[in-house]
Amino acid sequence: MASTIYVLNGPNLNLLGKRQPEIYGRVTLADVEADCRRLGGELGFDVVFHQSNAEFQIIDWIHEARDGAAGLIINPAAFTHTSIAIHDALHTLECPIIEVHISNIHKREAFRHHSHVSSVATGTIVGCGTHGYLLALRQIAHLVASGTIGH
Ligand code: CA2
Repeated sequence: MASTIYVLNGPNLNLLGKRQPEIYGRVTLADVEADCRRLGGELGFDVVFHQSNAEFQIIDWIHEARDGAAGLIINPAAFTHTSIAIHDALHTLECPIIEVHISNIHKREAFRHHSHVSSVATGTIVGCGTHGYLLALRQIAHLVASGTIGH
């Protein structure tokens, strides 16, 4: 279990690649999952990859990751801007957390500028498209290799 990285995705990200390609691109979430599994394997990690439109489900997966995950990557989607419950769940984790946003939330509407997650994340990656997930995997591998655990 120590070599497992969780990749969690919030609401509407199941539509990735199917709507609003001008903002989110044409890569689907299935493509992102395949890329994460391939790179995770190259880096020596198993990848647990999930998406849900339900806040409680994401919280349950965060709780599951408490049981020895090496790291957690999360794109909480719109819950980024609203969910104190996800903030609180992430705060209980001891492993590195990387927050990923496909778009640059700071160039968009004002309501996207604040994240309840950033203050409990080890690092954040925004505006790098779906490549941000792969950057996050490499960063967790780097933190694990350098012995930097958690925040
Ligand atoms: O840029 C990101 O990754 C976001 O987390 C995406 C969220 C948005 O609410 C955040 O502010 C920034 C939206 C996810 C919805 O994804 C869709 C993908 C394709 C088509 C429609 C929605």
